[in-house]
Amino acid sequence: MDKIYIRNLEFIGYHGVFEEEKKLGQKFLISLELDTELREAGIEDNIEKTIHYGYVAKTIEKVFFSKKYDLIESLGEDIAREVLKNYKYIEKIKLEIKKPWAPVGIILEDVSIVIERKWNTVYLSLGSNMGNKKENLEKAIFNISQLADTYVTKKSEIIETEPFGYKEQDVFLNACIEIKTLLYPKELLYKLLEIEKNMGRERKIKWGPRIIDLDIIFYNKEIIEEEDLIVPHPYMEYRDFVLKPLEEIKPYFVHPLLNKRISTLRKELENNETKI
Ligand code: PH2
Ligand code: MG
Ligand code: MG
Repeated sequence: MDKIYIRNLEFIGYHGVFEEEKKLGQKFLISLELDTELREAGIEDNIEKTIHYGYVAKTIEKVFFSKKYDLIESLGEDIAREVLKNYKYIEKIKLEIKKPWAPVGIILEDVSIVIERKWNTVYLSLGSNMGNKKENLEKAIFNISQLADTYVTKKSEIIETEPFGYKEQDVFLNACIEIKTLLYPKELLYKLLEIEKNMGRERKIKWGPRIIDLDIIFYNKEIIEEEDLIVPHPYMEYRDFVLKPLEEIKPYFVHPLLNKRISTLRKELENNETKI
């Protein structure tokens, strides 16, 4: 990935946990490494195809003076978010904020934080088999689109599917969507659970009837094995109700553990008699 660097933007600011820092002010130095593709802009000599670093510097200035932060961590989060949301060609930002005059009572060169933030591509499976199923799926997609720092970028058709697992229940409507988000996996998970709950989901029988079910299938190519979150979704390769809509929006995505494309996994499932 190509990079644009902005090094040691200098501001006098009033951020800090100590009263004296908020009163007297001190020097802050902000540096950025921006991941972006520069090839097309370079070939065409076209500013429209790249990031105007002057504007990025102005965005940072705006956030810097928007309030007095206690923590440079918070200032960093806000700068990273504003930059990623305002400049579509930036995929990832690495940000350093230095305080060369940090009042710790000992001479130092500087103290600093470094954070890296990026857009994440996530695939979600949606299902409903209670109430107005189509409306439930549409409402869930709308609610996801309203999440902070999250955009819905692709939607599959809604399909009707037979219940998988526990059979004594109504047919499902299922769909898959692609989102781009700044939320971390757990943060996204908790937001999805909140949407499920607000839409009236009750958890009674495992794999039983539900107003809405929102599952994280892939989070970039990450492999997550935590108590309450397993990604890629551990059963996705056995479920045509996931593979079919996913194949529609991302047929050539390669499963990071099985190392096969979605379209291949779906063909294999079709040919496999012992469907689980
Ligand atoms: N979800 C389940 C269990 N079984 N079957 C279909 N057809 N669609 C689903 O979304 C579904 C299911 C558990 O999440
Ligand atoms: Mg599920
Ligand atoms: Mg679920």
